[in-house]
Amino acid sequence: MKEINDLIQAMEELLKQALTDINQADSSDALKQIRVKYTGKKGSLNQFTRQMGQLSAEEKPQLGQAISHFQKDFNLAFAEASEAIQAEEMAQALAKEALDVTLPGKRRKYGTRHILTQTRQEIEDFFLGMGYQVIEGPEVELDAYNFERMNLPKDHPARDMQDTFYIDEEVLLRTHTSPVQARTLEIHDFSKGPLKMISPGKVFRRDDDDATHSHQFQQIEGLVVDQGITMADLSGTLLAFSKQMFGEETEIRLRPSYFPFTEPSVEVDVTCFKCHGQGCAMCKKSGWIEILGAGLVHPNVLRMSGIDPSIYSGFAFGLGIERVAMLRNNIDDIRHFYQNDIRFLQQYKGGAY
Ligand code: FA5
Repeated sequence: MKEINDLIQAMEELLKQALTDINQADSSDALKQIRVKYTGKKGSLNQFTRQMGQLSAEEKPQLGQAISHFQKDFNLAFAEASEAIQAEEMAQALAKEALDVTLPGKRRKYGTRHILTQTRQEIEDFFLGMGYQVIEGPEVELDAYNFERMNLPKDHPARDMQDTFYIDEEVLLRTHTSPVQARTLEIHDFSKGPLKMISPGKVFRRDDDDATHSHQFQQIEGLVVDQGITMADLSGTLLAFSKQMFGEETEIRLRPSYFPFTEPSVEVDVTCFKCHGQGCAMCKKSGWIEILGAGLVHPNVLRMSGIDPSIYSGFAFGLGIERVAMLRNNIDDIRHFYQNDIRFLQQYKGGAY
């Protein structure tokens, strides 16, 4: 009889210990481990159950009762603790995920369009508004279009002014956007109306890089061909363009110049928008700033594209986008455009996406 009493005594001790452990558990995981420790297959309770076979017929029910008493108290305490711990864990998780709407939001960093892109798009917008098409041409170009069809046959001395990077004898990186003139002229159907186009894009020259020159830069070509186009059309167009880009009070002046693909040819100056023509450091005291080259399309250029110069005439112009962007934004070195220094680029936020 002593043995069964000892067993029951030991079980009571075990229950006390189990209830203490349950009360001290601080997480669902800890509780799970307690259940394994006491009621699992290899748990403490099983050590008692296994002794059942060795007990007498009177002793067996006594141990059975003690075991079910243990299980009842254990399960009750376990369920209570489990509920409390789960509630606590849920509260903690919710607190962690809670959204504090009074906190300041995280600022998103937005990029901006590059200042050259902004400038190009502004120029495009102006000409689109005047009914021009925007047409792009290839950067890797044939010598035939870049030079010959622009009235610069092989060995023409003016080719020296635009030396470039050659892929082979006949293929090169274009030195200007002018070859798009020839490419467009040869496919335009004049029975459907005049040709009015601009062509923006990258061009390449074997120039040494300095504050105002780069071996790669961007131009915009302009070309209008119809019957009866004159210098007056060119002049009026460029005046409207200059007022748009540099201010309503801007005037322009045409100076005689030379390009093989235009005749007559001119350099176009605008009144200095800093001193309004008075003379300052920006315009080197002249009151004028050169912005582009232009002229009436040379009859040879029209002829080589299959257009009769006795019926059609046109004007063309070409400007450097970097130059316009530098003038308008007071940028003193062309190399700033290409160095991707965020401190420089962020000063021109006008073009946020
Ligand atoms: C031309 O390229 C002619 N195709 C322009 C033209 C078109 C004239 C149609 C008449 C009719 P020019 O070599 O001057 O011309 O270049 C035009 C502009 O490109 C210059 O005014 C300048 O702003 C820019 N430019 C020329 N070389 C460089 C360079 N190395 N770096 C940056 N910009 C340049």
